[in-house]
Amino acid sequence: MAKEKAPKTQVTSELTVIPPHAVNIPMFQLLKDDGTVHKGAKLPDIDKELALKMFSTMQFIRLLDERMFAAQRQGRISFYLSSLGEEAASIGSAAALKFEDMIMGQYREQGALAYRGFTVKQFMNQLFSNEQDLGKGRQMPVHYGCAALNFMTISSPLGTQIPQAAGYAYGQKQSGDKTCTLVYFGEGAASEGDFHAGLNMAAVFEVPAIFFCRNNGYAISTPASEQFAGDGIAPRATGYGMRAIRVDGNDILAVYQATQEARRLAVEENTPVLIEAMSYRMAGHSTSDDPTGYRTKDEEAQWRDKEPMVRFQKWLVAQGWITDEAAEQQMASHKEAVLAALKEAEKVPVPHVDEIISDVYDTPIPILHEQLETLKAHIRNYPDAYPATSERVK
Ligand SMILES: Cc1ncc(C[n+]2csc(CCOP(=O)(O)OP(=O)(O)O)c2C)c(N)n1
Ligand SMILES: [Mg+2]
Repeated sequence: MAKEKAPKTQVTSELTVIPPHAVNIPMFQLLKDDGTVHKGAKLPDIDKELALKMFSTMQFIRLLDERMFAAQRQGRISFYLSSLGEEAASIGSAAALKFEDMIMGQYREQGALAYRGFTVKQFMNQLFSNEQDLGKGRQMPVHYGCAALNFMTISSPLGTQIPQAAGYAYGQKQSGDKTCTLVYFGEGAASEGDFHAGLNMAAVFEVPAIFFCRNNGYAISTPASEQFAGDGIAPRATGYGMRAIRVDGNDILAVYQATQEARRLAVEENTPVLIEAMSYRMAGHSTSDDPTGYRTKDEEAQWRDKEPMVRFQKWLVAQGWITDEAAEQQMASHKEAVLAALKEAEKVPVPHVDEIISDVYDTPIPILHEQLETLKAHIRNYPDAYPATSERVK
């Protein structure tokens, strides 16, 4: 397909004011809320093995989120972010990629990382910041990263990853290796300047990037209705000269198909695509948040009926690919694995304090050495306050 150039400006003597909602994008959905398929809908080519892998990953993430939220409440980890209700968005999209494609996350896409093969042990090591954590305990819990799985380390400042993805995808285009970058962000992060810079650059340089917006209705306590006046995020693509898809983020089959098509466009035609996945953050923003202060139980209940995992399970059962009993048993075995890994990771020592400056620079600069010595002297002075580290800084 030839590249679509921006149309030439037409001249008119008639004053035209474009209405604010000139672009109104429908939401692509295959599975209805009750798990049945829309009449005449063409389903993606998903075999039993792939479907069950997607479902098992959803179950695993649901359990991981539930247990680790509880572990934070018990004081065992310092912080956690749940993706409850949004599992289909991250897992369905990750499943549509090739392993060589780069994923850049915001922080609520543990499903994509698990789908890529991040083990329960690796999740736990990061969450407990122990010495086996790939990031050596330097990041807050949930800020995962894994070079071996092509999953870029997560940054807390919102929007950071969006221009990075445009740049990374430009590199992929230059290398000619037929891979793409998929970058996740929330609808709240789409209010950052980095969103504009990243999407504009990607459109101008025609890079193989998929901008995957999880519109889950909230940025902490701010509802989407108070974040922007337009029809969500997808129509913004038009302003950049970029393709857009709006998809039901709670329908894993639709997310899979939408991302597959976006990937095809990105890689075969070097054209970025913006996907807006409509969903709902069923949990609080993080363990530091209490949503009862800003939304009603009624609102939450309405979304429970649109829940992605039960919907997918109904479809799988109708296909004859799983039974409700087998699904329950699988959930129980995920629970066992999560609890065992949690207990194990908790016992692993924290990284040695020297690791705080190792491999930050190739050769640590003098001021870092000085600061490390000051820190060690402080720990030696107050060993009781640092029981996990003091033994090893004698
Ligand atoms: C630059 C910046 N500003 C503010 C914050 C604080 N903050 C963390 S998460 C968040 C809300 C983000 O909402 P959204 O992008 O919709 O993602 P969601 O949490 O809904 O998945 C805010 C304001 C931050 N991390 N970085
Ligand atoms: Mg949000």
